[in-house]
Amino acid sequence: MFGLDGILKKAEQEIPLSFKEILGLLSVNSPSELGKVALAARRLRERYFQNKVFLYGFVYFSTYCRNDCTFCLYRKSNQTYSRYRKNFEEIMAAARCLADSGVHLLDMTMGEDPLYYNKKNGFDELVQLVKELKRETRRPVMISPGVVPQKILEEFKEAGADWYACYQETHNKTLYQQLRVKQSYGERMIRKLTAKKMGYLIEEGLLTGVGESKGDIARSLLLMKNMEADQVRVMTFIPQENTPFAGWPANSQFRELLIIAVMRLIMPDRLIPASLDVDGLKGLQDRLASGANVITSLISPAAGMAGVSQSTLDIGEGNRTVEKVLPVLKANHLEAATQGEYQAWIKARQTRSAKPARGGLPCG
Ligand code: SAM
Ligand code: MD0
Ligand code: SF4
Repeated sequence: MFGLDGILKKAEQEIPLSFKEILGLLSVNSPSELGKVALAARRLRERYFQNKVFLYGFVYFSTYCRNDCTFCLYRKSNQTYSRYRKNFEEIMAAARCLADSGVHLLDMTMGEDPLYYNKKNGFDELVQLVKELKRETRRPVMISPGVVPQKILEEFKEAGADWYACYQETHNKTLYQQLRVKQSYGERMIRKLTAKKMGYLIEEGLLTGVGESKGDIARSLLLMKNMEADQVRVMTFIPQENTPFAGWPANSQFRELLIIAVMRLIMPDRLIPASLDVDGLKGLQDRLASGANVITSLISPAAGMAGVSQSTLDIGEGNRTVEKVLPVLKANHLEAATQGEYQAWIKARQTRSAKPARGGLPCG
């Protein structure tokens, strides 16, 4: 095949790969070739992160949303889904529980809840929440609130938020409009890049299995690299009931595993999640074997909170907990990093990000 070994050798020497070479890697379609790509990815992960893995607690505190993304269970038009909005105490209790269980970071996520978006000073309570979370749990905080106004992004930053997660899903603008209907492609990209300039670490993310081409993925990976996204993820699309994509054929995890490995090859120093929100605990081993180094979507079974693409999978059973993922790490000769190691990585990355970004702003 097109010199797979040659390209993998080049990647391991950290020589930048061309668009054509990345496209070639994304054309791998056999388990044995995927195995080769994943082995090279593990070697590069080892070079930058040794056997350390970071653990992210997930707090999905409101499932109300003003948007109508066609792929999402929580889209506003889905009237059949009973939603919730947790109050301050409930959110703090869930976060405390996750911090006590050993997570390194708290990912505070919500739909674009009209209560916060449409009300004057609607975000004040959430800004206060971030301050309280930082003070009490001493954990870095990621916010995933959607495309908040720039002024609110500044307030969250001042309150101590470290990360801003806002996934484009695709950088193919036509496909984007089919997924994130009536949402501006440019505004979403600009908010992310502005957050980076404000000193946030940013997470960019892709959906796979929504009709994107290999070329779309290759372009996205190069864009993620050049925008200096600090964490880069891919999630397999999970069709949701009562949504336009409900009848969409289920996707295998092969492409997600391949994309995770190729991400590691071209961005060896970044954080790459293995989300428990796609195939649950049973999907973790393969994602780690592909070069992921963060386990996300750890959810306290008692908090009464949901996942996103898998709203209930493995939550009640307590399978999305630190206790259940540690043995999987051990079985893969990996271990959870210390809080100090995670804080040190964040600090080094923030210092690096303070230097002027390379290359133009890809938000046209
Ligand atoms: N509401 C905020 C937003 O959209 O930015 C934050 C949270 S959002 C629910 C988190 C992400 O979950 C989406 O950006 C998308 O990548 C992923 N997601 C949502 N529905 C999904 C599905 N059915 N399958 C796979 N991933 C999904
Ligand atoms: C995850 N379920 O990490 C979460 C969610 C949003 N910032 C993260 C998609 O998979
Ligand atoms: Fe709302 Fe986010 Fe779901 Fe889109 S992906 S419908 S913005 S919760």
